Amino acid sequence: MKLATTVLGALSLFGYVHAHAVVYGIWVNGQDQGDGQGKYIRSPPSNDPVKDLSSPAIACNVNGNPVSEFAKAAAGDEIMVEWYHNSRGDDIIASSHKGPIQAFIAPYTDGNGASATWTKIASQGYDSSRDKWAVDDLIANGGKLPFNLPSNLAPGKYLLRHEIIGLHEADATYDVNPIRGAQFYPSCIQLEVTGGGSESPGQNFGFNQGYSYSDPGIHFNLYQCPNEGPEGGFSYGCFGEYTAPGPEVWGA
Ligand SMILES: [Cu+2]
Repeated sequence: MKLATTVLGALSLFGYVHAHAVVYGIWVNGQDQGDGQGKYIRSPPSNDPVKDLSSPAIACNVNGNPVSEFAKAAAGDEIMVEWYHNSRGDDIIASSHKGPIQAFIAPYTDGNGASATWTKIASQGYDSSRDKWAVDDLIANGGKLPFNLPSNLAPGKYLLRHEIIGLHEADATYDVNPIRGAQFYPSCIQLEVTGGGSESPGQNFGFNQGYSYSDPGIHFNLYQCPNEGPEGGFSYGCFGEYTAPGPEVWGA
């Protein structure tokens, strides 16, 4: 009995060590806004990825219900969403989970965020001049990468959706092979925006409709350059053409 318990404990520990990621909170103009989990973040119960593009969880993860608080920022402010792996300040996410990091915004809703109300405000993919994916930079920067809210964003309540996409199994697609496929880590933050902006984001993008398994930003081979032969193998420096999924970044 004792042995069985120990083995089960070891197995569940092993499972938990799987190298996913989750959001702790946000920083505004370099200021830590504190632990937002379950407060101003619609935090999922685990750091597991979402892979099913037909699930509403692709928008705000598996627990996209409203929470009671709002983080506050002004139009144009610098935002950093702080990610971690199992505990704050750890190794953030496995270095194998290379891929883009994007930010979207939508008018606040009590719903789960699955409607087509989103606008892309930031996107970082692959930088061929440095051989670095956004995830590489996220790890190097302790889980935080800066982007700015649009400077003319109208004040009001919003959902801010930050997303890591792990491409390490994206040479397969989830609809064909559900144990593999691109790994999406979406996290929705309730944000109250102040300032004198006047533009309302209007791309009306929806993830269930707009993300597809045939998108070359989602079905992507991280291990073989497009112009190399079938034996191409693992090699960086050839992903300059990578385009993250979704619309262009909105400028306001
Ligand atoms: Cu993972």
